[in-house]
Amino acid sequence: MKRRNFIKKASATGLGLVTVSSSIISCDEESGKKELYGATLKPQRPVVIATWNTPLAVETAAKILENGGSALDAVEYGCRIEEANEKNQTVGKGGLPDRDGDVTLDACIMNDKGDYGAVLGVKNITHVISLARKVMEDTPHVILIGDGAEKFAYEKGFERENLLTENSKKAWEKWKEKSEYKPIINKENHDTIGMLAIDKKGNISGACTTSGLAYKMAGRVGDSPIIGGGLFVDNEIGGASATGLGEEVLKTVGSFLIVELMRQGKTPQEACEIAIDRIVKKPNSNFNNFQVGYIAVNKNGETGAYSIHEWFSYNLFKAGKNVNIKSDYFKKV
Ligand code: SD4
Repeated sequence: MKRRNFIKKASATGLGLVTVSSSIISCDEESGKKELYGATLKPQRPVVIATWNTPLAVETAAKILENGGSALDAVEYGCRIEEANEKNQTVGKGGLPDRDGDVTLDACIMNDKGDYGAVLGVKNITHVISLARKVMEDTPHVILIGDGAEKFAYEKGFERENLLTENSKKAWEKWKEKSEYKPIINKENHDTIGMLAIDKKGNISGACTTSGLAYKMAGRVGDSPIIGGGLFVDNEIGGASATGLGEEVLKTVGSFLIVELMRQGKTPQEACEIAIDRIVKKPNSNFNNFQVGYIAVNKNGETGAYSIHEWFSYNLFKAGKNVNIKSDYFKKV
């Protein structure tokens, strides 16, 4: 006989279970089906959500999930699409370099067991998301940086590649004429991919990969590869990922904050909005000059997204459809 739990909302949050906007639910622990006064709330599965306009990456992840693959494989292979896309100048090969002309990549991945792996400031390796997964699975550590990460990549059979494409080199040379360092994310220089997925079994994983801010100081690392900053997943609750000015995301531990807000019963949308609020309401917040965007999914497959400015969008795969959606945003005037 299947086990059924009848839970009051208050205790549901305490137990770390997904809550619904009602006082009494029943939860079938095997299928994840929830009942609300007899009405069945079947969790949405599979689900993929990713930052910006990334249809191919999301489609790739969705296919893996539709074929019964794991959320972890889905986010890794989904992100690899953007890492290989030389037209995307904020991720992987073709990313814009730091001010010295070096393309340095940051990535992290988190699975449904709460394990995490990351690489920071890596040169010459395109698929840093796969390297992050190797750190998670094949080392006793969670973060490798720079030369050590690169050395580990070659040990694992990764190929050495020149990441500075002609287009990115030209853009850097043009930037050098003035060398004005404005660490902002604007309409032109975004596209870092953060991706969250729920597989058919209901397990959640996430990944985030970037070349970071264009013309950053050598050695600068943003939020994308930092646990709780650019990404956080808790398989009991949900996941969140960030894009935009990493410094601001890090100062508010944005993705962790969103997951913890969902643990307290907030919807993914409410949680994303509160996390953006934390940034814009900071004393001396300069938010007119930078963008931050969040995406989130909860265990039930409900999603949310919110940004400071208008021009953030995300791709969502749900109920067999993959669509790009404009995010709601804070700065309406
Ligand atoms: C960073 N958050 O390095 C990244 C940049 C980004 O779209 O998201 N760009 O701060």
